[in-house]
This record gives sequence, C-alpha cells and structure tokens, in this order.
Amino acid sequence: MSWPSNSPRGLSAEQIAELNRKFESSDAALGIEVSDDFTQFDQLNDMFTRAFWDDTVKSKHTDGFFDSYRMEFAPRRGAGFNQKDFALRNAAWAVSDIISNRGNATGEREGFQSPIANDTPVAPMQVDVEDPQRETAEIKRLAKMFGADLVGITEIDERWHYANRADTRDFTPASNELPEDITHVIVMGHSMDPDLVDTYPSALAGASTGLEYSHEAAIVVQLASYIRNLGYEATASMNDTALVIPYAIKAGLGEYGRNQMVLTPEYGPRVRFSKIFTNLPLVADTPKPLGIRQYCDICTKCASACPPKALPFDEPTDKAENQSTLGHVKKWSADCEKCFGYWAKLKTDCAICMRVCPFNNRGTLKDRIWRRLATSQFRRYALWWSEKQGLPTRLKPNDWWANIGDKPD
Ligand code: B12
Ligand code: SF4
Ligand code: SF4
Repeated sequence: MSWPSNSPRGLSAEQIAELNRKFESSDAALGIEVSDDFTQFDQLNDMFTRAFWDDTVKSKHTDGFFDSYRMEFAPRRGAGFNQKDFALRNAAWAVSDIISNRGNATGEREGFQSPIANDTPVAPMQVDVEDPQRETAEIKRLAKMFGADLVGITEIDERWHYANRADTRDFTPASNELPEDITHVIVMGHSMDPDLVDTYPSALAGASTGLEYSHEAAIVVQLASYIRNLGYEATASMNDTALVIPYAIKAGLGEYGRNQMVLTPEYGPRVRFSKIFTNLPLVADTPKPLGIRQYCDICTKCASACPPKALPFDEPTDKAENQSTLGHVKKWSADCEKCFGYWAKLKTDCAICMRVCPFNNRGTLKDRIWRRLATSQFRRYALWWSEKQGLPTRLKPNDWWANIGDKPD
C-alpha cells in the first residue's frame, strides 16, 4: 500500500514556483537547491508513520519496537538493555507521552502527528509591538528562560510543511493547516545529555531522546501560551507539521551534515529541535556561513560507523532513495528503511551517527581548537587529527550506572 506523494492537499506547482522565487537569494546563500517539480512531503510516508500502516515496514519486529515502550514488553538482553535501562528510557518519555496520548480519540498524536492543541486561548486584547527587533530579543530571552538552549527565527516557508498530516486513528491523510496569518517560526534547540548519548546504541541512551522530548513539550507549550496571552497566534510544535531541519538551517542554528542532522556550533548534532508558528511581529535571523558543511564534504566518519550502512558516502543528490525520502531538493539522504530496520532489531532508537560526529563536543579547549580548525581552510588538518583519534569509544552502560552512583547529589 502506498499513499500518493503528490497529495491533493499540498501546494500547487505554481505556489511552489512562487516560493522558490521568493526565497531564491536566501536559498542560494544557504546552499538550498529546490527544483520547480518539487512537491511537499506527505507525513504518511515518514518511517515512523509508515511503521503503522505499511505492511513492508510493519512487521513483528517493529511491533516489538513500539511495545518495548511499555515495561511488560521491554526485552532484557544484557548491559544497556536491562529492566533499569528500559525503565529510565520510558520514564524520560513520560511527559511527552502525556501530551502525545491525550488526543488519541480524535486521531491527533500531539507533538508528533499533529501540533500541540492550545489550552490557552488567544487573549482578546493585543499588545502593540512597536519595535519588532526588541520583541524578537525578548522572545529569545524568554525561550531560554523556559529552558531552550538555542533560539532562532525565520519566516514561514510552506515548502517544508507536510502536505498532509496523519490521522492516527486509521493512518489516513488529514489536513495540515495552520491559522492563516502565520508569518514566522521560532525554532528552538534542546541539547541532549552527553553522557547518555555516549552510550548509544542502548535502551539507556534512548533516555537522552525521551528527556528532550519531555523538556521541549513543556517549553513550546509555555512559550506559545505567553504569545497567545499577548493576543497573537502561536502553535506549539515538536516533530509535527513541518520538516525541522530546513527550518533550523534557515533560522541560523547550524548547517546540514552528512549524518542527516543540523550540526550546530554549540553542540554539533547532539541537539533536538522544536518550533512555534506565530504571527507575533518578529525579525528573522540572517544565517552566516559557518564552514561546518564544507567539513562534511571531506569526512565520512558517521557513514563508516553506521551499522546497517544507511548513510551516504557520495555527493548530495536530489534523487529520492525510496518513498520516505523527499526528492527534488539537493541534499545528502539516508536509506532510512535500513536505519529503522536496525532500530527494530535493537528495540530502541539509535544515534551512533550523532555520537561519533567530531562536532559532537563538550566544549573543552581541545574541542574548541578542533572546531576552529575544522571550519577554516585548515579543515584537512582537522580531518587528519580526527582520523588519528579514530572512532570515539562507546561509554559502557554499566559504567554509566556506576558513575551516577558515584556522583555527589
Ligand atoms: C521520521 C524521522 C526519522 C526517521 C527517518 C527519516 C525518514 N526519512 O523517515 C527515523 C526514525 C529513521 C529517524 C532517525 C533519526 N532521527 Co529523526 N526525525 C524524523 C522526523 C520526525 C521527521 C522527518 C521526516 O519527515 N523525514 C522524511 C523525509 C523528509 O526524509 P528525508 O528526505 O530523508 O529528509 C531528511 C534530511 O535530508 C532532512 N531534510 C529534509 N528536507 C530537507 C531540505 C533541505 C534543504 C535540507 C538541507 C535537509 C532536509 O530532514 C529529514 C530528516 O529525516 C524529524 C522531525 C521533523 N519533523 O523534521 C526527526 C529528526 C530529523 N530526527 C532527529 C534525530 C536526532 C534522529 C536520530 C539521531 C534518532 C535519535 N535517537 O534521536 C536518527 C538519525 C538517523 C539519520 N542519520 O538519518 C532530529 C534531528 C536533530 C538535528 N540535530 O538535526 C529531528 C529533527 C527530530 C528532533 N526533534 O529534533 N528520524
Ligand atoms: S561525522 Fe563527519 S561527515 Fe558525518 S556529520 Fe559529522 S562531520 Fe559530517
Ligand atoms: S541512527 Fe544508527 S542506523 Fe540510523 S543512520 Fe544513524 S548510525 Fe545508522
């Protein structure tokens, strides 16, 4: 069974061409190349969503994968995959789960297959925003106060919105529309716990992912609620509604890497993103070239370390690997069927390609010197240094547990 990738609900060819013209110069500055035969991606075709309706993905292995998020079905397979590891991972997801499960009856898996429903109404009286620059600075400060690590702002660009969202009652297409007058997207970055990430692959490591979904759920709800209290629209969003990566790049938070992630100067790929769609008058950021992507041109560490060899070794292309890949935009693309197949075997998520990336640093002096080199004309020296160090060693889950026992309160 396969859903049409060119959905009747998506933007028309004329609308795509108009957006390509509108963003021509900013796309060129960011190295984004979108062809005029581009069509929006349909959420029904992403690997997670396919795992619920596509028999070629939905096997007894993937069923076991989702089941393992309930303790009675969590397997026990030794270090990193024991009851305590699954217990911590599943607990880390708990707040995010409360949000995503509350719309089950209406087919809205909030934060994943549909935006987070608004508990706060838009205030009937609207504050005057006389100085959008100052408002932008304030919003960025408040996002950090609520707990975001990174914040950037960009204009709405519907090319990156899903043509349809999935109705999770029966996994059929549903409308993915936002309020009409949305103008900007606030993109926030949430750094992941470095010690937990060092234990990938393991169920224990999955706690680093669950923790940030639970954190970001609270942060987007709080910031959206503040904006709505000012009398403006704000839709709180996690993985739903739109592709986060092009938005994070456009908001100036980092550059796209071979490992399919945005590499930020602060945390490399060890960061997750959330977003808020709003009509609050704000000023978009103007990203500056960072030189990170150019380093990826000469490095293949993530691709070599990926167990199922899902990552590309060659040049970016605009060809789609399979129905879960967005085509007609030039980029590095993964074979995500291979990637998700590996997760299904593990019964937990993987992020080896995040762990081994040399930009995934802890901000030590050595890390900072390496990053300066890697993003300069001396990047080949940085490559030699990174290769000399080899693949970073995985932190053994039992050592992680031993270390937290030793840490002072
Ligand atoms: C579905 C999904 C997956 C699928 C794979 C994607 C797929 N094709 O189905 C699976 C389950 C396998 C997966 C794996 C992982 N994911 Co994931 N995933 C998503 C999700 C929810 C939707 C993306 C989607 O619809 N992809 C379908 C099509 C568009 O895929 P694609 O053509 O291959 O495009 C990918 C990239 O090329 C890029 N991209 C898309 N359009 C464009 C356009 C331009 C111009 C550029 C430069 C790039 C770009 O984004 C896509 C990411 O999948 C996003 C959140 C979101 N809403 O964006 C998170 C997201 C991309 N995942 C994320 C992460 C971290 C991971 C993992 C490390 C797992 C983990 N433990 O966290 C691995 C990494 C695997 C890898 N190297 O690819 C993060 C990335 C953060 C970052 N630093 O950039 C995101 C943004 C979630 C988040 N909350 O932050 N993921
Ligand atoms: S490991 Fe190397 S190629 Fe892969 S994302 Fe990191 S820097 Fe880029
Ligand atoms: S998440 Fe794991 S399986 Fe998927 S691309 Fe990264 S290293 Fe490969």
